Amino acid sequence: MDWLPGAASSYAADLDRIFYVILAITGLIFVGVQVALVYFIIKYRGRKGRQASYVEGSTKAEVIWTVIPAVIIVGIAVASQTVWSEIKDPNHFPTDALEVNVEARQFAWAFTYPGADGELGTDDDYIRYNQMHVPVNRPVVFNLTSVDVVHSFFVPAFRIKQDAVPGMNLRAWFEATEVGEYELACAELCGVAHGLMKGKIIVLSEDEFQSWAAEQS
Ligand SMILES: [Cu+2]
Repeated sequence: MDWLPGAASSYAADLDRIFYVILAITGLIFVGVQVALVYFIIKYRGRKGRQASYVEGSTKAEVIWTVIPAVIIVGIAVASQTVWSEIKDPNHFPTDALEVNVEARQFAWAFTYPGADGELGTDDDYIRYNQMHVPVNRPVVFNLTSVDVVHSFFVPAFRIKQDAVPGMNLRAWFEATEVGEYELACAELCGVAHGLMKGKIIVLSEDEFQSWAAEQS
């Protein structure tokens, strides 16, 4: 059973595993609650001659239903900490990455590449719109910003979603593991053409990427 879009990044499998574990825990609790609800509805239904009783509360029950969820939530947080910091903590970003600037605006994506010298902010940088070419099996770190409103960089196949906020430079990364074309969608309602704010991530083999990059410069 696979409900999620095909995974194509280095950390996708770890994230999916966490997703399914959380789904199993919350799913079991959901089913248990519904079964109990139906049971009590039937057991304590109104019947002739039965008196209602007044319940003031139970400290014991309140402690139990507070402590158990708290323990579960803390457990989930601890168990997912390693994956979280691998993906979100800038101190853990890969160092040998291709670095690209990503600028979101109503309603397009602009990708600035470092050019032949491998450094951003120099004369040979070049910009491409709505199509982001990246090499396979190489980490890509991107510096994300927005020129107008809040947008969100979302590539379902890579399991990456990062808000783009005007005035802020938010960094994120991914490593594509399969050659192909993947949908990039804006995941933050950003105006009338939000639904059209789509891009493509084109993952090329290292050789293809090198020759693509050479053509752009
Ligand atoms: Cu947008």
